[in-house]
Amino acid sequence: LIHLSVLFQPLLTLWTAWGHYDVCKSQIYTEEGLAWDYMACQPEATDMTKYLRVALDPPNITCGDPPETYCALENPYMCNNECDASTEELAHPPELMFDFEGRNPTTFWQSTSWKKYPKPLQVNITLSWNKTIELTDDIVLTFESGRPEQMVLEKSLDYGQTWTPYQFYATDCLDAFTMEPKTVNDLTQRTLLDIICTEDYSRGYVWKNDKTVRFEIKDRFALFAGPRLHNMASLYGQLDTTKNLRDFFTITDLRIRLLKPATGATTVDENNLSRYFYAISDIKVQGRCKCNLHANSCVFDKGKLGCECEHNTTGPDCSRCKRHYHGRAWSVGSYLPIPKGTANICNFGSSNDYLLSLFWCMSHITENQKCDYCLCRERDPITLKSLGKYYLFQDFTSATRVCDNAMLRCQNGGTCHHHQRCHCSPGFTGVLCERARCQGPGECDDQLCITCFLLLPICPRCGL
Ligand SMILES: [Ca+2]
Repeated sequence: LIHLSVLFQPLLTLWTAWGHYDVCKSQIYTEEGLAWDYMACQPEATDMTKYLRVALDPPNITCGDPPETYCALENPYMCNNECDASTEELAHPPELMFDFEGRNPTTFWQSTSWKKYPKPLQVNITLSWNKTIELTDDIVLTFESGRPEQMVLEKSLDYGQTWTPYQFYATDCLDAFTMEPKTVNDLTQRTLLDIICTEDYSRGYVWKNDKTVRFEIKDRFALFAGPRLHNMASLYGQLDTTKNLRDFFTITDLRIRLLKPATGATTVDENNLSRYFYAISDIKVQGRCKCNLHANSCVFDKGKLGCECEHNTTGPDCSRCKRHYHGRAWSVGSYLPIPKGTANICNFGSSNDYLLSLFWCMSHITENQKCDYCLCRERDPITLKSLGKYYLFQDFTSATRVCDNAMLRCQNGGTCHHHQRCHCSPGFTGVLCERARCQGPGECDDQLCITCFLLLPICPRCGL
C-alpha cells in the first residue's frame, strides 16, 4: 500500500505525536485500485466560549437596574464603581465574561450587591452548548473583585436535566461543605474521578494578582500522560478503555454556583453592604466537539454546533450509522493503536447483522434470475465517475464503492453456486463469469483481447 499522505509524513508525525487525530481518511492504492484508508479523527480543540449560551439565575441578578454605586472591598470609602444597565459604559451584562480580554480596563459582568444580607447572595451562571463537548484544558474563571468564599462548579451531560459537582471551592472546606480540603495534587490515577473541595482559589482578597479560580483539567491528564503531557498515548489508552474517565471530561453544560461573595473579613460590615458582590471578567473553556472519533471538524450553524461526520456516520455527535449503512453495529472510534487509531466505520447494509444485510440485497432477485449478486462499483473519488470495477457486496468497505443495488447475473452459462458465487462454464472466469479464460496464463478481457492474444492466441471470446 502506498499512502498519498506520505509526502506530509514529517508533519503528520508531529501532529499525531500530540494525539491530534486530525485526519479521518486518506487515499491509498491497493491492487484493486484507489481506496480509502480510514482513521480515528477528532476536531481540533478550540475556545468553546464562542458557542455557548449563558443564563443567570435569578435572572435579574445583574447590577444596574436600578443603578447602584459600589465600594471597594479593601476600602469602604472608595466608592467609585458605578453600575447602570441603561448606560453602555456603565453596564455590566453577562456577555462581558466572554468578550476579548485584550482591552484595558477589563470588561466584566457584575451582580447586584448583598443588599439583603443576612439572606445569602447566591447566583447560578449556566453555560450551555446544546452539544456534547470534551474539555481539553483548564476551566479558568477570572474575578474582577475578590474571589467568592464559597462556590461550586457543576457539570451536566444531559443538556441540563441532571447536574453533578465538578469541584467545590471555599475558604474553609470543612465549614462550608463538610469536606476535607484537598488540592488536585492529592489526586492519583486511582482517585482521579474524586470530587474534591479546594481552598486554593478562595483565599485573600488582598492578593489582587490572584484573581483566578481554576478547574484543573491538565493536571488530571498529567496523572496518565506525565507532567508535561509527553505520554499522550497512555492517556488515550485510558480514555479508550475507561468510559467513566471519558465521560468525566465530557459535558453539555457547566454551572457556576456562586454561594458566598468575598467579604475579606470574618464579619460582614452591615453598614456598607455595597462592598459585597460578584464580578467576573473572563471565563475560559477550551474543548472540542465530541464526535466519537468520526469527524475532524465541527460547524456552528444556525446557533448550533454539529460534527461533520465521516465514516458513514451521522447525528450531532456522529453517534449512529447513516441510512443504508447498518452493515455493522455502530461503534465509537478508537484512539488505539497509536497514532492513527481505528475508525470503526459503518458499513453498507440494511441491518446490524451482516447475514441479514446480504439477505436484503438478495431479496431483490427476481424469479428469472437464479444467481444474482448485488455489486458495488468503485467510483473515482474526485470525478465520481465509475472506475468500472465491481466488487461483491460482501467486500464493500470503501466509501468510493457505491452499491448500485443492481443485480448482475452469472453470464456465459455460469450457474449459481450456493447463492454465493458463480460457477463458470469452461473457458470463462470472473465474478460473474464475464471474462473468457485464456488457455494458458492470463485472462481474456472483453475489451482487451489483445492482452490474451499476446500471451496465447486461443481465446474463444475474441473469436480467435
Ligand atoms: Ca471581559
